Amino acid sequence: MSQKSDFNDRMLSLGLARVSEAAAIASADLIGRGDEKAADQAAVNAMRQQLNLLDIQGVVVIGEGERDEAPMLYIGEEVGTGNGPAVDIALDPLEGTTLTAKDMPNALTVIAMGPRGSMLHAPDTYMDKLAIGPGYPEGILNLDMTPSERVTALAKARGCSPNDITVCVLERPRHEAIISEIRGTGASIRLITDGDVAGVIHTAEANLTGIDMYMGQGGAPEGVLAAAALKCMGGQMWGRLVFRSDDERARATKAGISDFERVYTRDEMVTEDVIFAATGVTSGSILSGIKREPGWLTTETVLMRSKTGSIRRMSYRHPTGR
Ligand code: VTB
Repeated sequence: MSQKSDFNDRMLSLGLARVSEAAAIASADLIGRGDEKAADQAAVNAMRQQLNLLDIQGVVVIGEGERDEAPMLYIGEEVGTGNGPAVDIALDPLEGTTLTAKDMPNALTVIAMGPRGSMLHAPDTYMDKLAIGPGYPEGILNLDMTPSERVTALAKARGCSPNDITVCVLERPRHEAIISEIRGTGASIRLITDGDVAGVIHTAEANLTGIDMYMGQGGAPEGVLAAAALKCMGGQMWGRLVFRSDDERARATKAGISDFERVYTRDEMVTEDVIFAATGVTSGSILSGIKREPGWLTTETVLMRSKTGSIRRMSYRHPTGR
């Protein structure tokens, strides 16, 4: 029997980077071609193929959907060779299918891996999210604060004016009220059309990205992936599931969730050390997108381990003619 201690994150991390690179490479020809489904499918196929080469007993806990909705990388699918440690996998083969189809910034391939039982089995509902980067005292914010209280508290902790704070928010009609409340404080808002895993990650490198805080409702599975990234990079995050129907509540129950009001901190979403890899598909503030030149594709991948806090940025030149 495999033990949790078998999770050799140091060795497995390089394999994980390959999985994430392969998904990006597969979607390269679909950047800017207006076909989201084809781009996603190409990334899913490649990610699954590469995952199945790893010596793990892997189970997808955050994936493409329920088994009856997603033929590949569905929740509960077993991946890997079956030899090696029992691990849980959270993935989004193409986070930002629309961004890819339209060649807009910040599309990524994303995958996280940890020992069995290390990541919240988030159902496919929304999650109300709040995230900030490292360096702030614990618990300076919480989800029960209003958007303006959050901005004020963060500005105070940073020793600056609310005018110097930039908040990242998904541009959706459901966010109109929080957007106007944040603007009322004098803070600036970076609106994104999709891709809130990247949105949250931006807070962890505020000096490079200019984003201090992320808030709003996005996909719950993406919330767990973002929590895995912040566990590696540092930073605080809170998430509460948002249910719009009985069907969504049933999905949560099936995933083992009984307290529908619970606020999860970063470390309650990701309870043990994990590894995380993301590869840029289109260029953004955290990763370069895929570069093409005759005979080669070049990708940039960020590979992180929460145990050590190490962050590698790896460039991979992939020959296309072979
Ligand atoms: C976000 C974002 C995704 O969905 O989670 C968002 O990260 C939330 O859903 O890239 P809505 O589109 O319904 O607002 C995406 O934009 C697409 O999956």
